[in-house]
Amino acid sequence: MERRSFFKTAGALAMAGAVALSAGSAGAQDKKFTIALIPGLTTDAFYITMRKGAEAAAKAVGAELVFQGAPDFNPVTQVPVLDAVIGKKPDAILIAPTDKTQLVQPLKKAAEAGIPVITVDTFIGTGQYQTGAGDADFPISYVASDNVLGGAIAARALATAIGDKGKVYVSNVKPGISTTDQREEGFKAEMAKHPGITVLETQYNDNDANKAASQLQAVYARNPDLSGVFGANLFSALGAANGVQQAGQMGKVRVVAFDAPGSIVDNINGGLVDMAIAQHPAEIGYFGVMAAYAHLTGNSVPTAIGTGFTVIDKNNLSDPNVAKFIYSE
Ligand code: T6T
Repeated sequence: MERRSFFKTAGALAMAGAVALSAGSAGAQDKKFTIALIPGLTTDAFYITMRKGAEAAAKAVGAELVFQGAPDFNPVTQVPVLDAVIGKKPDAILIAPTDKTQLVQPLKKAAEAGIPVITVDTFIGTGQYQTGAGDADFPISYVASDNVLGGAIAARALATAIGDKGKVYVSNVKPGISTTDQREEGFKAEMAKHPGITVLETQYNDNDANKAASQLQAVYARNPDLSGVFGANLFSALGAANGVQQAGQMGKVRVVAFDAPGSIVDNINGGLVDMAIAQHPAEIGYFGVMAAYAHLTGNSVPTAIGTGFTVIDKNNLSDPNVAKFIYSE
């Protein structure tokens, strides 16, 4: 009798436990989470496209997506936006940190307030999270393109376009941004395997296409035998291409672009740009939100999630499976 009642009690407890467990996770799943997405800047077609993917995922899991960012790619303007978002206590923050060092302390405030952080596109620290090493390993996950590989792809394309010889340079944003630093690193490592190519000093444009265009003309004036340029992000590429046109060097100075807004695709059509490496920003936004949702509902999440590229050139840009990766404006 006693034995029986023990089993009864144990069974009842086990049942209660099971109910409590499923009620717990069902409760988390039923909750309408608010997930904030803080882009590098709000007006960039790359982040506009990322937002669309994030919205699609938020809709799929019944979460609310809040998109809030600064008008330029700069820690000085991004940090106050981040502080304001932390003040609203969202359930999770997705952010493209505009500097790998300067955003560490501001993001730590979010983590200390109990808000999980996922970085999208760019990373802080080394980008290796949850390792127990360093002071920037606290984000849950990093969702992004393989930017070192992207730089290497750009270098190979440019080397082919210029017949494996001549002078080239990288038009880049500014040091300290994880993505564009890694693209330059991948580009230079690949170019080191091409002894006929000289890589000139990198030109930093502060994400200003006009500055990138003037720099192209200045580099060309100093190096009339310039063969090519790698624009390491949307504004760098657009500006470098405009500079080539203004210098009257279309077809002589070859351009390989990172990112694929409509304007770059028009330049491919017109022959000013040889190739664009389209990232998949919608995929980054989608998987960023899904990772946040998984974490918030008690599931484990990979510390790094890699997204793809589509290489666009004149031969494939009318293929709908390629054209779908042109960024939204
Ligand atoms: O290239 C993207 C992004 O990956 C990078 O981190 C910053 O620049 C862009 O947003 C393009 O402007």
